[in-house]
Amino acid sequence: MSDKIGYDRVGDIAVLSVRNPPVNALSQAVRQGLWDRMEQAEADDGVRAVLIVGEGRAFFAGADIKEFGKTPLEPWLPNLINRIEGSPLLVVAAMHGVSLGGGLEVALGCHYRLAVPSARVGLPEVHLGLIPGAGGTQRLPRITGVEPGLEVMTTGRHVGAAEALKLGIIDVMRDGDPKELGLAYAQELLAAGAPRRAISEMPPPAAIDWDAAFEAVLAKGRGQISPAWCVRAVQTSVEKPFAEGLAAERQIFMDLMQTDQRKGMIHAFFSERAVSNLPELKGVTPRAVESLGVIGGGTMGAGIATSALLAGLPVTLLEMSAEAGEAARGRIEGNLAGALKRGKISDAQHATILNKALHVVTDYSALGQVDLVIEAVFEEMAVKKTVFAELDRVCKPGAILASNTSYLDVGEIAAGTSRPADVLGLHFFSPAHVMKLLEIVVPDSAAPDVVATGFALGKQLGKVSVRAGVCDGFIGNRILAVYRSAADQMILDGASPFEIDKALEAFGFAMGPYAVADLAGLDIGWAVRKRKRAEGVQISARDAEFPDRLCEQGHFGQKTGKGYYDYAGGAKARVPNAEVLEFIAAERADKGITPRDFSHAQIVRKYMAAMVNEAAKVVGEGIARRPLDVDMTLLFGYGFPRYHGGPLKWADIVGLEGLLSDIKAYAAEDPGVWAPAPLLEQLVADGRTFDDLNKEGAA
Ligand code: T1G
Repeated sequence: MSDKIGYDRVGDIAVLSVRNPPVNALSQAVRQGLWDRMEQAEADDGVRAVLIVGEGRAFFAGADIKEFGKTPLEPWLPNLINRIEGSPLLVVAAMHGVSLGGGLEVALGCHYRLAVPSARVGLPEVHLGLIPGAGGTQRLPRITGVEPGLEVMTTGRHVGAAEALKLGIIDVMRDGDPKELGLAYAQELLAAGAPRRAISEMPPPAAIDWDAAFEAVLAKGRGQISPAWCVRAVQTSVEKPFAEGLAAERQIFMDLMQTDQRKGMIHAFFSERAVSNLPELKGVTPRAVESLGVIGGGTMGAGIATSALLAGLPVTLLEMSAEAGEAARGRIEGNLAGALKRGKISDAQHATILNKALHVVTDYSALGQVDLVIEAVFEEMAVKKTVFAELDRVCKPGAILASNTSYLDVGEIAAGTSRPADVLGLHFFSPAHVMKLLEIVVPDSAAPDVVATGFALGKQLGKVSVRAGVCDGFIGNRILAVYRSAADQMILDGASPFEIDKALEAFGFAMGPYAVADLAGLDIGWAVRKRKRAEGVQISARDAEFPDRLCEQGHFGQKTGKGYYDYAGGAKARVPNAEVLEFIAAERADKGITPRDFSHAQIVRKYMAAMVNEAAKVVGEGIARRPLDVDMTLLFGYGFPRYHGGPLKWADIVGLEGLLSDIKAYAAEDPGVWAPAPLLEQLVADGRTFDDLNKEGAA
């Protein structure tokens, strides 16, 4: 008998307690335990009802994701749930924490459901590239109706207990200990002679226009398919008898289990959790951070301050003058107003933050007692060094000094202080209170507990923190520069920026690279190119000049109304800016280039090959510790489509050998930028994958 499910007899109720920490995943042992305990209860004289309750922090977090991709072991979850529902005993679920995926499906197999007010329920399988596969698409719509049920499934969102009560997903919401509440509720039902209520025996819900719904959900998925297949599965719950609908759901589920999207999304699920767990930080205690300083109240500084304030940290923000200080406070107030509007904070929290937690100062000495300071001033080494010299003078011993630089040498900044071990790079992405990515840039001089503190702060701010070594552009911007340059070269060779955007949007990006450049501001890239040229750095022998022509016209993108696109009709009604094509044609003529056609597949292949090749160099050089670090950087900082898992997971799925031979072919045209990454050549030679490195990196 599995020890995953406890069995207590309380009067005429058998209590089945689930014990599979940390989140009561429905592993094979848990499923077998439930099956056996149901048998035990049915054979236990005098038992009239069964209460299923979770121990620890959840009811069930769903199927055990670690079992995916392996041969499914009996008892299969759909059969177990049918067995629970078919029991002659009254079965009650008492839910607390989360009841997700198979966890909610177990509850829907019970005859009655109670939840505590803080409980959350959901069917988030679409976030794993799947659909509910244990009756969720058949039972949920029978109680909620088709549209509310589909909304829960296709968004995969967590539904609060109060809303779940309204939707009919739970029957009662009561506050207290779930086991005690469950027992009282089951006794109430027995006393009232409540009937066993099998959802599968309820009439199917009303139909909708299935094709329209399927197309609408598919379009919204930008290439991700699982949400749309929820529609087809729910359609069977209306058009077929329950058992046939259940079988149809299972078939769709098993088909999706074989897809690359499922592999990509499960890789993303576990990598998102692994990326901040660095073996070298095991057992290293972070320093306490109860107060934060921010230098510079521009867009980035104000965003960083907002992120900290929203996480409950008091912030002292330093600006050079009272006027600049007021402007910074204004930016932060704007950010907070947005958070208030989105319901992220309450009115009370909003008032406390503005009246108590935020201090805007113009004197460095006000930073004397903060635990950690983040500098977000102008991107110039001399300016950074001046600021760090001041911080070195005023900050208390043990305070951590961090820079938000997006490419400068953090080691050089550290060396300019008397406490290089306390200096770190904390590279936020704009808008810093929204973007989840945080690159933690670690110079050789940084002390392990300083690095550990960076990761602890990242967790406190709700960020996905990635360790990056020091090089120009760290992980993300370094790789960005190369795949953007590859895109520019495709344009010189004949593609158009607008076709490239279409191709990458069809690949799953929310916006193509040229639309993104217009959003971020073309002047930023221009400044980087000018700086690199001044430093003699050349990305490629065939660096394009048309981007400079555009900037010389004062076209910086959305902020000037024109860039690669013309925004006269607004951001959503952007149209190609014809001037761009003139600059491109002129440059091709200058360089004697005869343009050729590029299919969308060729565009995506070359763009991705550039990304993968540079990413392999970044991992090979140890700038990124593991390939999954690169994948999470691109997912959370550069809009890479989650269902591909990240560029290196995508590379493993499409095949490294083919990619390497393409890269070698491209290198014939441009040996500089396309020199194959030694790590990629090694992996192909050894018949290994980036995932093999992830597994080794986890050790
Ligand atoms: N299976 C296996 N491990 C899981 C797991 C799961 N379902 N959920 C979490 N973990 C691990 C996680 O990897 C981490 O491990 C630890 O638990 C804590 O998680 C048939 C097929 C529950 C809201 O999609 O959303 O049911 O890193 O760090 O922030 O229809 O985890 O410590 O080694 O995330 O408090 C559907 C997935 C499955 C829910 C908790 N269920 N999990 O968040 O902690 S598909 C899900 C979550 C399904 C059926 C189908 C979150 C959480 P480690 P954590 P957290």
